[in-house]
Amino acid sequence: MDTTEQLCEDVGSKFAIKSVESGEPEPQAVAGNYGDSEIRVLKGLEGVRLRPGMYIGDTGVRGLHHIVFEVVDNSIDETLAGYCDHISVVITKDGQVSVEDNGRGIPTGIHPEAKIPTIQLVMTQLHAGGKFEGKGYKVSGGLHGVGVSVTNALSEKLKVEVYREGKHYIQYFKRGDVDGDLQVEDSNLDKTGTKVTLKPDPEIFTETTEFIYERLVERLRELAFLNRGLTLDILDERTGKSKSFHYPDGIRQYVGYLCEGKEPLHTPFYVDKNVEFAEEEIGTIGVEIVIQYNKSYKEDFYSFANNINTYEGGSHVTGFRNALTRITNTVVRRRGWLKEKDDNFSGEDVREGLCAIVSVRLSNPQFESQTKISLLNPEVRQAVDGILDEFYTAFLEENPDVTKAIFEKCQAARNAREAARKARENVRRKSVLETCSLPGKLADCASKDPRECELFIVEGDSAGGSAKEGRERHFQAILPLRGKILNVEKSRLNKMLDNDVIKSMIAALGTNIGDDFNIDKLRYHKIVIMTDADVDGAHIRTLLLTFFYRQMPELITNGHVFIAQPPLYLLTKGKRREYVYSDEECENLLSEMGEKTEIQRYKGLGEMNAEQLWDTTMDPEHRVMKLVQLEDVIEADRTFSVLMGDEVKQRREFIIKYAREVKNLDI
Ligand code: 28F
Repeated sequence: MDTTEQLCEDVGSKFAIKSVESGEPEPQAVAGNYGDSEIRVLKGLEGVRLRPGMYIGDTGVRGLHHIVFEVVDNSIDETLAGYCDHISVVITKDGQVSVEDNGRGIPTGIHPEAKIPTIQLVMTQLHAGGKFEGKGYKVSGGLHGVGVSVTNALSEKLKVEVYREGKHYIQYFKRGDVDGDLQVEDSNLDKTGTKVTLKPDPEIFTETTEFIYERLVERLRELAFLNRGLTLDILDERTGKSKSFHYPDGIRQYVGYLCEGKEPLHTPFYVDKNVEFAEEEIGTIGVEIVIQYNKSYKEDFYSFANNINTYEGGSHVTGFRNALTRITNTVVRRRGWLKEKDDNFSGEDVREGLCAIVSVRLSNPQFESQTKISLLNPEVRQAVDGILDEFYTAFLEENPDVTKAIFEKCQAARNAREAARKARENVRRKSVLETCSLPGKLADCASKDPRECELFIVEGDSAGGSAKEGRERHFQAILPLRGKILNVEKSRLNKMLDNDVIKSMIAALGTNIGDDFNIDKLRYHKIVIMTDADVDGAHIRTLLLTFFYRQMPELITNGHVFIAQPPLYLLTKGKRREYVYSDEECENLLSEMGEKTEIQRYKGLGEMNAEQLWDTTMDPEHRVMKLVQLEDVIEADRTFSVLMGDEVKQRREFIIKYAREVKNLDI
C-alpha cells in the first residue's frame, strides 16, 4: 500500500499544510469532510515532483543546492534543539552529496500516530520535519520550510543512515518512494547521528546536477557564524578541497569578517536573549544582535530570521532601526551633547559607519515571498526594540567614550549630508543629469525601446572602438570607460557627481541616482559590464557593481546588470577554431584536439578585433553572460571594502597577494 496515503488516514489533519504563494490551488490537499479526519494529503511527494518550483523556488543551480540546504537545515534543527555540534558535508567523486550530523539520530521506532517508522515518516511526509511534536523543536530553519521530504522527492536516489543506541539503520529511497525496508545492523561505532546521501534527479534538474563547492561553502560559513560553537566541515572529493568552519563567538566574529578592512571605533556590543510572549502562538523569540561602528561612511547591516538572510529586511529590521535611532538620540541628549535646540539625528545619521547584525529565532516565521526575503511577524519588532532598549542603552551609559565617538560620527554624518544636499541642488540646476544631452563618448543605439536596448560598458578605448565597430547598432550602445573611475567608498555624493565617468554613465542610463533614482526612465534593460579578464578588469567591475549597488540597487534586484564573458583563449588547429572561456574547458579541449594545437591567450579585450568581439562576447545568439545577483554584489561590496576601506595593512596584503598580475592598480 502506498505509505503516504496510509499515513494520511492515520494522522489526518495533524499535518499543517503550509500555504504556497503561487496562487495555484494546493495540488496535494483534497478537502473532505472536516472533523472526520477526512483531510487527506494525497501522494504529497508526487505534487513536489510535478511542480518542484513551488517547493524549492526553481530547478536551476539555485534549486539544486537548495535541496542540500534543506538536509543541512534538518541537522541545524538538531543543533538548535541542543544535541548536535558537528555537521559534515561531502561532495563525492561521483557527484552525490552527503550530509552527516552527530545529533540523536532520527528515531527509527514506529511512530505512534503514523504507525510507520518515524524515519520513514520524516523522509516521505511533506512538512513532517520535526515540526509536529512541539517539544524542543520549536525553531526551524529553511526559507521554504518544506523539509527534507522534498529533497527526497527530487533525488534519483537517497540513502538515510542513523546511528542510535548501538545500531546502524539504513533505508533507501528512489524519487521519494521507499526502496526496500529499513535495515538494521549492530554498530560497533560509539556514535549517534544521521547521515543522508543523495543523488539529484536529472529528470528534475535538467539544467545541471553538478554541485558547486563554493556555493555550499558560502552557506556553511554563514551557518557557522549564525550558530556559534557549531562545527561545519566540507570536503569536495572531486578536487580534494576542504574547509572547516567553527566560530565560538558567532555573529561577533561575523562582524569582523563582513567589515574586514574597516577600522572599528570600539569593541562590539553584543546581546543574545530570549523574549517570552504570553500568546501561545508566539511563544519565545530569540534575539541576537551585534553592533560595531567603524570609520567608514557606509552602513553594513545584515539581518537573519531562523538562519535565513532576510535581504529585504522586515519587522526585525524596523525594530532595530527605530530603537537604534531613538536610543542614540536619548542617550546623547541626556549627556548634554545634543542641545535642546538641536534636531534629533536622523536614522541615516545614526547608521553611517555602522556594522550590525540582527539574528532572530522564532517558531512560526512568516516570510513575505520567495524572492523578496522579508520577515513579517509584527511581534518581532517589539522583541528587538525591547532588547535594545534595555541592553544597548545600558551599554552606551556604561561606555561614555564609545558613546562620544558615536556621537561625533553622527554629527559628522549630519554635516556631510547637509553639505551634500546643497551640492546636489547646485548640481541639479546645471548638471548634465537633468538635461537630455547624452555624453559624447556614448555610441548610442538606434532603438528607443528600452526593453530591447543593451548598454555595454567597456573597459578601455581600444576595446570600446572594437565594440562600436562590431556591435548591432540597432539595439546595442557602447560606453567606453577610460582610466579609473573614482573610489565611491571614500567619496561622498557631491564629490562623486563631479566625476566625469560617473556622470556620463548616469546620463546614459537616464535613471538619475540615490533618492532621485527612477527605474521607469532606464534607457537600456540590459547593462553589460565588459572588462578584461585580469585584476584591473576585476577592479573596475567591482567599482561599477559597488556603485550600482549603493546608488541604483534596483538595477541589480530587477536583474538588469550582466557581466560579459569574453573568451580566455583561442585554440586553432588546421581549419578548426575554438574560443575557450575557462581554464578547465581549455584543458579538456586541448586533450581532445591533440598535439600541434595553437593556443592564443587573450590578455585583454583590446586584442580582439571587432568581428571576434561580436562573435564571442556580444552576439546574443552565441554569447554567455552572467546575470549579476544580489549575492554576487554583496561579495563584491565586501571585496571592495577591503580594497578601498581604511585598513591600509589589509589593502597592502591584498595587493601583494595579487601583485604579479597587477598592471597598474591604482587605489
Ligand atoms: C543529515 C540530516 O536529518 N538529522 C536529524 C533528528 C533527530 C530527531 C528527529 C531528526 C521528532 C518527532 C519527528 C531524535 N531523538 N540530518 C538530520 N536529526 N529528527 S532529523 O526527530 C524527528 C521528529 O517526530 C530526534 C529525539 N527527538 C528527535
